[in-house]
Amino acid sequence: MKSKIWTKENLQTLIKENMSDYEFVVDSSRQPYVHVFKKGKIECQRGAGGVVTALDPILRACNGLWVAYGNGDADGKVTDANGKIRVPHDDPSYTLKRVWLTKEEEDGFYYGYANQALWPLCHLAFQRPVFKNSDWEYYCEVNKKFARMVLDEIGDKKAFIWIQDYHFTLLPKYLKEMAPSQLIIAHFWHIPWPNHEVFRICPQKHQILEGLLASDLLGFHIRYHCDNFMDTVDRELQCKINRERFSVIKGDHETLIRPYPISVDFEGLRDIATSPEVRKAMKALSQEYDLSGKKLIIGVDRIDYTKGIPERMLAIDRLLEMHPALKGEIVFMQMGVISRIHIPRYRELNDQVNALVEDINWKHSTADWDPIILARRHLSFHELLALYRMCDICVISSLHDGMNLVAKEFVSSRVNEDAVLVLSRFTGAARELEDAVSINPYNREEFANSLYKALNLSREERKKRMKKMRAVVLNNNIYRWAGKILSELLKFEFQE
Ligand code: GDG
Repeated sequence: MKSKIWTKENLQTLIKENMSDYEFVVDSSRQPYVHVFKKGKIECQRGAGGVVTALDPILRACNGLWVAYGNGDADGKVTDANGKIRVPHDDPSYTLKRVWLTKEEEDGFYYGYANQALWPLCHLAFQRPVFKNSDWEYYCEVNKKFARMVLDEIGDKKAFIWIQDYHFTLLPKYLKEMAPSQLIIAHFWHIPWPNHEVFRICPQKHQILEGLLASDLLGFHIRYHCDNFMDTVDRELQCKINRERFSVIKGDHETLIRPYPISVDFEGLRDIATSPEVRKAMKALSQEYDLSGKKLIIGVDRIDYTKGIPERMLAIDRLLEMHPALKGEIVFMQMGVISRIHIPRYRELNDQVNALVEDINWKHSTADWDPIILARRHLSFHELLALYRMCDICVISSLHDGMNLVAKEFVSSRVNEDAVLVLSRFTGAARELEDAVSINPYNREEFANSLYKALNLSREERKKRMKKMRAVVLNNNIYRWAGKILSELLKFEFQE
């Protein structure tokens, strides 16, 4: 039987019918709206990605509260004395509360413990995590600060709290300690959960597990990560694992563990992909980068060592070694947003990527053709969809990835169905998008052969595969992700 397609509207109805008596709060490190200075004026930018797409309409429907850290250079100029601003500015419907971090807090909490300890710990990319006591202390402090900010806002009202990601493992515990009976808490973990063998090296492992287990509901993208989490808890803590209910009971508190694969707004992306703005951007990009007449292969990522960007370039190099006739026929375009540049490993990666582009282009280029174009800039949303629509192949070669939304955005944008997704087996998305051409990014030979296969699939085969993947994303869209989590959350009852 076909399940119902979740929409923004039925998600909003669910909220209005069930949550009007309660506060609804989202906590995340990234903000839904960022204020920045552009040419001397303040501009408001909407955050990209699935989380903002799904949660913004929910908060609008229930006049909720979003707590995040203010990282835009003009953020402080537009908020009140408590760091608050009503958003979005053209239709103020909910409150964004910005938490201000000192430079030391940002360094220790965000660049330190979150991104140099937990991020490499949870991604199997063979990057050694760095555990510094001082980073951990800032991490605890900032989690506490967020807890205080949330409670200051909600006072003694009952509230549903939805926490996002690895930046806030301790927040559920601090919140429950400060206000035990008035909160129901969900935590969604956006990155992989490693197996116990890996997780056990973490010096703060018990505090992290106990922090998370103060949530009532803990979500991961896929079942495999849920299993890893349950196994880790089983081996590390004194608690009861209930396999039947798929929950962990610690003391007298139960946490449900559930898989919820995040997604994108399929119908929204599909419609915008055919808009005049995107058609205009397609023309402009084709001219700017001289793409006409060539088979276009694209990569779109934050520049991060988990995304397998050097591996992708080396596969292009190998493809051209094996099939020199492709010279002048194909072009690989890597769009890369600079990310976490204050961390040395990210600076190294940037240098490595630059050097690879130089070397591979030097090796294979002809008088009027280079195989790789590296565009280190942030694409506008319309440009992003234009690239998705223009390319013949989109390559995702993550060494490890919780989900990977680029894969789903690409599939949603391909209204003509005539393109191929080459997708790493080590992404969450690979579990759903079985009609992609599957690769192991560590296997250069196989990767190059798969690119060749993708370039040579018949039109009929390309369309058949894309059609199936589009049906999957249409059904498992972002509103379903949020709807399922909220429906589960609503089954909990507040303690009297
Ligand atoms: C984490 C997990 C999980 C990228 N460049 C531009 C741009 N982007 C947008 C993409 C996409 C988003 O950034 C990246 O999302 P991913 O899912 O691929 O990756 P992470 O940032 O690592 O996210 C991941 C996700 O959380 C959600 O749970 O899927 O596994 O690691 O939306 O489109 N957007 C624009 N210009 C760019 O140049 N406009």
